[in-house]
Amino acid sequence: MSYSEQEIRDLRRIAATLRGNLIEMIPPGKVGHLGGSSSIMDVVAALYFRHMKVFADPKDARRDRCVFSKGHAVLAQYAAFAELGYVTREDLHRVKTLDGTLQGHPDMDHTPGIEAVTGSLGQGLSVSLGMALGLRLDGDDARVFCVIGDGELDEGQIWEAAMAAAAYGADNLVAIVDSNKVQATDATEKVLPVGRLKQKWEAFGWNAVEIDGHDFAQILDALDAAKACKGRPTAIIADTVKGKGFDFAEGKAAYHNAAMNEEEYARAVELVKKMKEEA
Ligand SMILES: Cc1ncc(C[n+]2csc(CCOP(=O)(O)OP(=O)(O)O)c2C)c(N)n1
Repeated sequence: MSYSEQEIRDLRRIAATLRGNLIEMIPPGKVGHLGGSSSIMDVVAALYFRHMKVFADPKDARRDRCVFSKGHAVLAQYAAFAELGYVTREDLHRVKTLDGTLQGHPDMDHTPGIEAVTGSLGQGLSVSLGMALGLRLDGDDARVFCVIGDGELDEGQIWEAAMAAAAYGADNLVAIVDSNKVQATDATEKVLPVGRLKQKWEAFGWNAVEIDGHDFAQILDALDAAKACKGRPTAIIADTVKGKGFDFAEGKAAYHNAAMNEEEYARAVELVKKMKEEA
């Protein structure tokens, strides 16, 4: 399917709004996962505001599911939930407080729209596979999208789930690897090189597609290709930039989970304003 300039512009505008919501949650001095939330934000915009079946009621049985296996980046989902009306702006401002609706990692009991408790890296693909197989057993055509970090691929359980998903022919499951090349403390290549990801997923029996994770046309085409692929699951390897959109943070492990200072925050606000104007 090809998408019009207008459709792409609309998504760019939504992504700018979501990045605005992201920084609104983490004002100066408040620690948050800026880097890994902004690297996946364009994919989040394409998923929730174009590709997935999403409803006003986050529990609507017809919905597609999105599981953030890289649960620390859940602020990206919260940014989308605010626009979908699942949470309020007040909720955003109270993120990561004990009595708040929005915890630092995904909590399905307290946050509408969250499908699974994650945060201990490596588990989300197994959970997503379980959901996908359950839906298939029920004859339900809903699909499951699982967002995984490239550093998270160091976890062996991911590969166990990958092997099982291919063996079960779970074509209603899509893994999206946020390949931002940086993990919590250093470059992924330095901590534990993950190798050639497309070939690796293919060797595990998956359909695999590599895209620029900040190019909406490529994101949407890959999601459509995943939907069209029958008999095996699809892995979308999204080449992204950690901290995307916030120049002082881009590509830096220091902003994996950090607090912005006043000056950085002012710059972030200015950058979001520019993104919105240019969208
Ligand atoms: C099992 C487990 N080990 C360690 C951590 C701590 N931790 C949180 S985020 C992170 C780095 C993840 O890197 P990556 O998957 O590349 O995430 P991204 O760069 O996309 O934020 C680590 C080690 C954790 N949450 N779970």
